[in-house]
Amino acid sequence: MSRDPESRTVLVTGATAGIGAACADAFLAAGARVVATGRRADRLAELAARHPGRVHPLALDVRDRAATERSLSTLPAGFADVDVLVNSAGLALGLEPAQRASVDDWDQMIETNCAGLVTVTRAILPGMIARGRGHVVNLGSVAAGYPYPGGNVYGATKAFVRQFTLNLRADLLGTPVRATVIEPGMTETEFSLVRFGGDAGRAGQVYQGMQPLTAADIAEAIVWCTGLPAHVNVNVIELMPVAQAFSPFAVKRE
Ligand code: NDP
Ligand code: 8X3
Repeated sequence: MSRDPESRTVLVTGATAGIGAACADAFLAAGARVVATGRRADRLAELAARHPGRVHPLALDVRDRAATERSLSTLPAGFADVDVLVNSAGLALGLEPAQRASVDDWDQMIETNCAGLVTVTRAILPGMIARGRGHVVNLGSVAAGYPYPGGNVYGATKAFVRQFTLNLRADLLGTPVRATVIEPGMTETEFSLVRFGGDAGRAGQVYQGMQPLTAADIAEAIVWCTGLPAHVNVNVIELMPVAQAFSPFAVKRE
């Protein structure tokens, strides 16, 4: 059965910025305890200082499988029984066409968005099943289903996240553990700053003259779907700002 929000333990990857940070804030506001992870330990420490006793800061790089598994298998009492896992750690790097894109960037996206996400999920799932409760929420993207120029490997990693989440549902049938993929469109976070290698001007242009989603909008949807009655599984949530929609097919004419 669904637990009261105030008695839940929530593990958030990518809690140092953007959607993950907003999820940590939203679950803390609802009274939950939070295991907050990310590479930037200073930001995790600041979050923990703002919520004494209710945040376990855990600096980790999800690409380091051995260290991640070790950290997640030694969570302290009060934080070890994870009820909700939010896999938000992820990134896009570059917007070059496939024939010019950096293979190192591709590797980093695959290692973070795909391999890191499955490492964390695999580490947390057995405990959820043993305790008879749990919800895995994965951050996909509209890029999973709608191709765009330069989206190449980023979009492919998000298609992986979508299919992995749906396949989790297949494996989890017969258990009370739930799985949801959240697929946002344009959301103003550090995402574009990271994508463009720290170029704030270029990142700012992405959201110029339109109202993007906020990280808090996404966190609200995540808190909502994890708070539904225990027999309800939201499979997929796709969200876009009203100011974003679809293009027609591109046609190259002679
Ligand atoms: P941000 O850049 O604001 O946050 C990304 C988070 O991921 C940071 O906390 C970062 O922490 C963490 N992270 C990145 N690499 C690693 C790593 N190797 N190990 C651990 N943590 C890592 O971006 P968003 O909040 O926007 O993105 C969150 C998720 O949402 C991503 O999966 C993204 O693909 C997805 N998404 C974002 C959209 C958007 O428009 N913003 C739209 C659709 C989906 P640190 O650097 O401290 O490690
Ligand atoms: C992030 C949204 O459209 O930049 O996943 O790919 S988009």
